[in-house]
Amino acid sequence: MKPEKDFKAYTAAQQKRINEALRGLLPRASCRPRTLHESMRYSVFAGGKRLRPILCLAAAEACGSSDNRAMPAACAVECVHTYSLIHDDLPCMDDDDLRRGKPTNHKVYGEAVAVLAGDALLALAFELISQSKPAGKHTAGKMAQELALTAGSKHLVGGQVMDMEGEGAGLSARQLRFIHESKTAALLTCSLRLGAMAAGASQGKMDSLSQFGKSTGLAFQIIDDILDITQSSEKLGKSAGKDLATEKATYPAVHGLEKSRREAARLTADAIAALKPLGSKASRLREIAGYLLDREY
Ligand code: GRG
Repeated sequence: MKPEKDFKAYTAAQQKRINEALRGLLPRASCRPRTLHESMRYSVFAGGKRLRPILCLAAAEACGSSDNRAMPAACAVECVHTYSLIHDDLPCMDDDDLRRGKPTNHKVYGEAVAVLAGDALLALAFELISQSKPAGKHTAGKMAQELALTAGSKHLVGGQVMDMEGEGAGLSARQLRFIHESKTAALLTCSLRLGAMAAGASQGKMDSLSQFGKSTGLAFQIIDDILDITQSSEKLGKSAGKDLATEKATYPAVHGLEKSRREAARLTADAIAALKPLGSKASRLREIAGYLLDREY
């Protein structure tokens, strides 16, 4: 099989595995209260790329695990991610109507249910991660701690606050990098670290994956900001052109499109270099980094 075809088949197979696991782990839509569970499932199964769980499983593979040991963690990070998207789209935050190609959660279920669906997904993430049975010296408790730190005030939520406060405020390149690290790179890095912990990885391997996550995460956000300018809402499945309209500080706004593209390519090369100690077992992670740089949505 051609490498590109093989990678597409790999991601499709991983998405299928992850979707099957999520379908079994989320409460059924018929479970009381129905509206809440329907709303949770609506956003989780709205067609996301499953990047974070794919990274989690690929990191476990890179650290020698070939079984399903990292799946609870993979599903947990997708629940945290989906919660953050539901809340980010609310009128009191980014006020968006379109996500993953569909009306946003609050457009379908109303604001109150959307807030609660996000809350319930965050809680579910911790229920799932606590079911992990990591190899080696790692524990489910430590994995839950990593996820809590990432989801909390110093990373995801803190980054969101800095982002909101930065709108129209003319942020410096340093502040912008901090927001990207907190809002985007932190959960990608956490996904990789949780996969590695599930596989019983050594500290050295965890460090390599953290470096990979930080650089890939920044590159991912820069590309996301570029796509917001260069692609249509239809292609992205979310409202394009919003960053300019809301005077959001982004890499292209601060550095221009060309310099931003070069920076994303440089960060991707750094990310791939960080995987050297993991050898050939990390080849899927290298492919994912390349795909994220060249993606069109
Ligand atoms: C805690 C409310 C709250 C927010 C935290 C993560 C976040 C901050 C906000 C979500 C919105 C956003 C623009 C995040 C930046 C990361 C990003 C580009 C997310 C989109 O990820 P994809 O492209 O989405 O992987 P899919 O839909 O494919 O899963």
